[in-house]
Parts: sequence; structure tokens; C-alpha cells
Amino acid sequence: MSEDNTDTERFVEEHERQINDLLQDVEDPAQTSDDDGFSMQLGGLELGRRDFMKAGAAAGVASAAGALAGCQTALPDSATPNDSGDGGSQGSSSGHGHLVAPGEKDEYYGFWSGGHSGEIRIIGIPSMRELQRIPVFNTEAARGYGYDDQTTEMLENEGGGYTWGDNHHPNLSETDGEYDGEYLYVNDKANGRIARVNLKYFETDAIVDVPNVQSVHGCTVLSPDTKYILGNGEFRTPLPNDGRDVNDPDKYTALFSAVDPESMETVWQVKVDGNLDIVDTGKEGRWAIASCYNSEEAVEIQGMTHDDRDYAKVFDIPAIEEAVDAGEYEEINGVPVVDGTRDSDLNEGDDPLVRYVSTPKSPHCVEVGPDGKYAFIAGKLSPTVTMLDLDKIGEVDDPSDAVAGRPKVGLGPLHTTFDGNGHAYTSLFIDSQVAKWDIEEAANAELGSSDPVIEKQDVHYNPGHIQALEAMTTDPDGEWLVSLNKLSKDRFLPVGPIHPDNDQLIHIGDGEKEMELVADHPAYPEPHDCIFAHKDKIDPATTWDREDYEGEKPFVTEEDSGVERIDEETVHVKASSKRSEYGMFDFTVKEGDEVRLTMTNVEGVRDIIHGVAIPEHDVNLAIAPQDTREVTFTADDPGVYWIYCTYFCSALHLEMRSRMIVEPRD
Ligand code: K7E
Ligand code: CUA
Repeated sequence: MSEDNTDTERFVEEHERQINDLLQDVEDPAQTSDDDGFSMQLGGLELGRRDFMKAGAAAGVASAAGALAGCQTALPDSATPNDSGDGGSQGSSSGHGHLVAPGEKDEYYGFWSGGHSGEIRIIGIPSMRELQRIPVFNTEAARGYGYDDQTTEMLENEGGGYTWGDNHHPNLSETDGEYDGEYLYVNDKANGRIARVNLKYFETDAIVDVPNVQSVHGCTVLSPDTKYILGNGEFRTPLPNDGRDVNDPDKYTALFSAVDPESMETVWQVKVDGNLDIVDTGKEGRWAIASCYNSEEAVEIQGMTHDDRDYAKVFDIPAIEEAVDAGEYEEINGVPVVDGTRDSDLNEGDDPLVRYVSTPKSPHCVEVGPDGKYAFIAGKLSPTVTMLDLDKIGEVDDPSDAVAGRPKVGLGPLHTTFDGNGHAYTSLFIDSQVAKWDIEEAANAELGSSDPVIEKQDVHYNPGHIQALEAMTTDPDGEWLVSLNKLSKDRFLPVGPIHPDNDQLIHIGDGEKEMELVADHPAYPEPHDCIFAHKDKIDPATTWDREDYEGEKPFVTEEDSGVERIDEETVHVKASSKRSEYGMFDFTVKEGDEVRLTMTNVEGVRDIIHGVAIPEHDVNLAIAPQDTREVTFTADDPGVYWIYCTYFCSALHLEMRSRMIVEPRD
């Protein structure tokens, strides 16, 4: 334990040293010369710069760096010491080609979370070319997402009506432990939601606003068959959160939620002590392991990092299901909530719902290794990774006895990934490195030993998640690793004070050779995590299949095109679209009419999208071949409005127009 104490102190010192260097090195003196002028509100306290730095260092690497990125220019070189060995290569000297020639395709799909942009991005590996973006919690004009009735209603009704989300953890659905290519699930940290993306159409098709929680941070599917989507309610809040009890820690709670992947309904929740950060599951469907901070259960942030220990929580899914089936729950807002706090009756005896495992203070990520034997819990404020033996966790009396190793890997360990050949790779936020280490050696070494570390690779700069190919499966493919670096600093042409992130591609091969940094890729704010699937596991549609929406929406042919008056103030306009004309050259409605426009793209070929823009009515649809979209709007003002196609679809694309005539109602 004294080892951990010293480590934490060393970490805080090191972090403060770096920040001091940073502040001295800022180029524009106008921004920092007036020391007294600097203050910010943190946890309700007015803090001077020195206080802020201390608070930032103590409150955690990620939050401190986030605050810095917001109030300073880029970190100077001195903030990223490269003093631990090989110095790192800056380019590909050995010729590990990642470029994909024109006309050739990538080997892997990469699904990137988009952070507070709210979207998912599809990036090809190894080229790192961006292939597509899928709007999820955001609206996206280019795809008409959040403009047609269906997606607008999903965002407003099930989605809770928020205009943005903060997605961190994309997950692919599994059958028998293999990616089945059906769905991607992702959390919204900002508003406590989980969304589902249909991988046939690469479109978001469902969102659930998880009851009783403010934030869903950690998010994972339960391996091996996607029985649930599991979400960590990160922020403790009073339950019910109705303005009473705001200063009573006993009334605050954090909830671990299970969502049904088909119905997207929240089927149960578990009340726990301490905050919940990140979660992963074992490979056999029994264990879910979540990292946890604020075991102090402070309700103000200053109190959240007092103690030197926190814990990981190990959820026994079948035991939780049994408790729910036995009716041992309280129903809150329609969801059965079982009590998994430490003192709960349900945690007594041999089959507790939740096992609390002591770890160094404020751990960050949890990833379960490919063989399912260990959960790897990165230390964040401790320079170690705690390995939890999942074969033992159900057997031992004291869950701490299931700690199988704790290698010291470097400063600010956040996330771990795997090559399938016995190596783990951990991102070091403070050291700006990736540490590669030997898993079995770590299991045999003393706790806190750095002997298992094989090699370190500099990255630029301050990595969060790192991911190797199919590292979250039982059979990782090695070869490439991506380091998602929070700061790009000086790596690209400057583009103003909001810098891009930097996603770096690193060749790892089968793990036997040295890591090699191969490419930098600027990333729009702000990816957190990514997940890779071999191209053979994903099978997207090239056009829509109208049977998939039969009964929900019509398929409008040229012959069906026309205007139907529903009542005095409502009309239904139906039109087809094809190269290069709409099913009607004009249509007439009355001033004040509510217009429902239903349009089908009747093209049978791929890649011919038609758009519908109606000037001055905020109407914008994007319709793929064989798809139908609907939009409802009000024709407020009499006049002529030129409807036009927004997708460049043919030589006569500019001529693809129609007139909406709005007659005065007199
Ligand atoms: Cu480390 Cu939300 Cu996975 Cu960001 S989280 S980095
Ligand atoms: Cu249809 Cu342009």
C-alpha cells in the first residue's frame, strides 16, 4: 500500500512539474503574464492558477488536461518527456505500408466514437481513410438525419429531445463471441443514453434514454451473445433527483444498467457504492467488471480523491438476474432496481451480486483480455495496471485475492489493448507513450514491478484509448494499433486555437518485433475509442430493401405521385425521385397548410442519392436508392418555392427541380 501512496505522490508531482513547464513556455505572454488574473470555477470554488493546478492534478489526469486544453495554447515539447528508452520513430523506415492504392480497399472497418460531435465515424484500416460518418446523437444535414420525420421523432421522443450527445464507447454485437455485423451500440455520456446503429444501413435506428441515470459512460455488450447492453451511470445523483437531498451523500447513488438489445428497453439496474467509470465483460457471460472512483462518495469533487484506494466492481450477471426474478427489487420509474451496495443483503453469502475489489485510487479503464482470463484495470493516478483473475474471482473469499498482477507501466495509464500473442499495450497519458508488456510475466512478477515492460513507443501526444485489430475479441489480429491522442499540438498546420486530435497508426505485427509509428491522422473533436472488425464480418446493403419498411412507409412510384388533401389544413404530397426529375414538376398547397411530403428514390442502382431542399422551409432530405423518407412542415407564406436536389446525381442534376406553389388562403 505504501507503494501506491508513493506512486500517487510521484504522479501528482510529475504532473505539476509538467504544468509548470507548460505555463512558462507559452508563447503569447498576454495569455499568462498576469498570474493574478487567472482563476476559474471548479466545483463551486474560485481557484487561482496554483490552486487550479493542484486541484487538476488531484482530480485526475483526463479532467486536468481537458481544462488545460481549454485555457492554454499547445503544450510545449518539454511537457512530453521522451526519456524512457528508444526515443520512438517518427516515420516508417522499415516499409510497413499502410497506404492503400487507388481502387484498392482496406482490410478492416474501424468504428470511431465521435465524442461530443455525437457521431460515429467509419475509418478504413490500414489506410486510415475516413469512409463515412454516422450521425447518432447529433443532427447531420448531409444525411438528412434529424430533418426527416422518422429520425426527428426518434431524437425527440425516445432520445429525450437533446440536440447533442457525447459518445465514447462503440461496441459491435456478437453471436457466439464473434462479431455478427448486425449492430453497433454506443453510449451518450452527456445525457445518459444508449443508441443502436444498424450495420445493414449504417444508420442509427434506436435510442434509449436510460431511466434514473444522468450519464452513461462505460458501455459494453455482454459477451458472447449480446444478451444485454451494459451501461455505467457515472455520476452519482440523489434518487429521485428532485431537488431535495442535494447535500446528503447517503441519498446519492450510481446505477449500473442493462438494456435489451432488441427492444432497447432498460430491463434492470443495480445500485452501487462509488461512481462507475468504464466497463467490460468476461467472455462467458457471467462477469461484468467496472472501474470505480469516488469510493469516498463525496458530493463535491474536492472530496472524491481523498483516499488512496478505490475499487473495481465485479457484477455477477446471473446472480443479478436471479434477484430480479425473485422480486428482490424496488421498482423505480418502471425499472427493477436491485441493491448492490456493499451493505446490501443481496451481497451477503457466497453469491454476492457485486464484488468490490480494492485497487489503487481512481482507476480508469477496464478491458478483458482475449482469453477471458484477466480483466486489466488501468491505474490512471497510479502508474500500474491491476490484473484481476476472472477464473478466481468467484472462488476466493476476499476478492482482493483475485488480483493476479500489477505491473508498473508508466505515468497515467488509461487504456489497454492486446495483440493475441501474450502482449498487452497500455496508453500512458502523462508519458505520451504506449507501453508494451508481457501478460504472463506480469502475472509472475512482484506487484509494482516494471520488469514485464518490453518496450515503449512515443506518441504525440497524450493518448486516451488505444486499440489493436479485433483486440476485444477472443482472437485478436495484431498487425496494427491505433493510438487516439488527445492533443496534436505541433504535428499539423495550425488551424486556430481548437486543434485537431491526432490518431496515430502503429505497426505492431505479431508482437515479436518493435512497435513502429507509421502515420499521423488529424481527427475532428473528439474520438475516445474505436473498435475494428475485419471486412468479411460486415455486410452493408448497397441500396435499401423496400420490404424493410413495408407497412411503415409507402413506396411512391411516378404513377403514385400527387397531392391528396386530407382536410382543410392538411395535405399529403407524394412524389418519386429519379435522375433527374421528381415525380411532379410542381404541386400546389394552400397558405398555412401542414404539408406531409413523402418521397421515394426509385433508382435501382447504387450510389445515386437524391436530396430534397425546399428553400425557406428548412426542409432537407437525403434519400438513398429504394428508400422512402417523409417530412412534415407548414407552408406559411404564399409564393413560389423552387425545390431542388442537393446530391449531385447526374449531368442534369442542376435541372432536378420542382415548384411548390403556395396559394393565398384569401
Ligand atoms: Cu478513457 Cu470515456 Cu473510454 Cu475518454 S474514456 S479516453
Ligand atoms: Cu438528384 Cu441531384
